[in-house]
Amino acid sequence: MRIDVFSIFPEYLAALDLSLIGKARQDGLLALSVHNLRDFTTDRHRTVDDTPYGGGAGMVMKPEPWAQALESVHGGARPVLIVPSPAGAVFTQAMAHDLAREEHLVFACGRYEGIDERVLEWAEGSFDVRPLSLGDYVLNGGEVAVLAMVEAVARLLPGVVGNPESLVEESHSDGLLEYPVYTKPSAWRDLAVPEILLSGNHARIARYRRDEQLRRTARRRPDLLARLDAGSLDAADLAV
Ligand code: 6GU
Repeated sequence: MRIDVFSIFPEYLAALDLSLIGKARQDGLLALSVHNLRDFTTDRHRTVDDTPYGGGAGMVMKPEPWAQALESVHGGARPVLIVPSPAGAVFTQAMAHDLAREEHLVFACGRYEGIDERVLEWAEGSFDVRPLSLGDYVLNGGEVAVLAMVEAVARLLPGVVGNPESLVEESHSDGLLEYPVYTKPSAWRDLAVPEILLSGNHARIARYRRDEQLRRTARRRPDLLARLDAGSLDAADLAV
């Protein structure tokens, strides 16, 4: 997979050199480039913003540098252009799976009050444009969202996570939150590991974990339970 990120703070994306994502890049599983949007300006001051038409607080990102920037990475096919924004659709694990199947992702990090809307309109001509949000709160710019989205997508690429089994039993893989986990020692500060996990009875352990997923999801994220399709619950689930 190829990923291009545009930002006026490319240093913000330095964390993508580390850990699993850094390793995936070294191993050639991911070709990731971070570009400075100011390199696509033509004036002496490398201006990327201006005052908003119609008035109001803050500044808006100018269209010309964005067009130069996006044209510089456009290859033959129709890349996905992700525009992080609190005004986007909420990014989900299902979207991460869909994006992991793409050939080329481009991320356009806005700052200030956002990017001139015409950039998105113009980009529709040659990109599959997706304004995406991390959730219902406001960040100062798209960079932190790109760190989150790139990590969520890249870890799903074949070979990035050593044991692919670990991608199956995690939160959101089946629409539920993950079950609680424990390790040694079995007794710690008067707190014991649930007896059943020491039993060696794999069928009962699987049932216990499924019940814990359902209980935890009902308590912490009732919205997820409500969205679960009826066919994904068995008779034992309905008894929890
Ligand atoms: Cl993607 N961008 C900004 N600026 N704020 C956010 C966000 C994105 N997601 C949640 N808040």
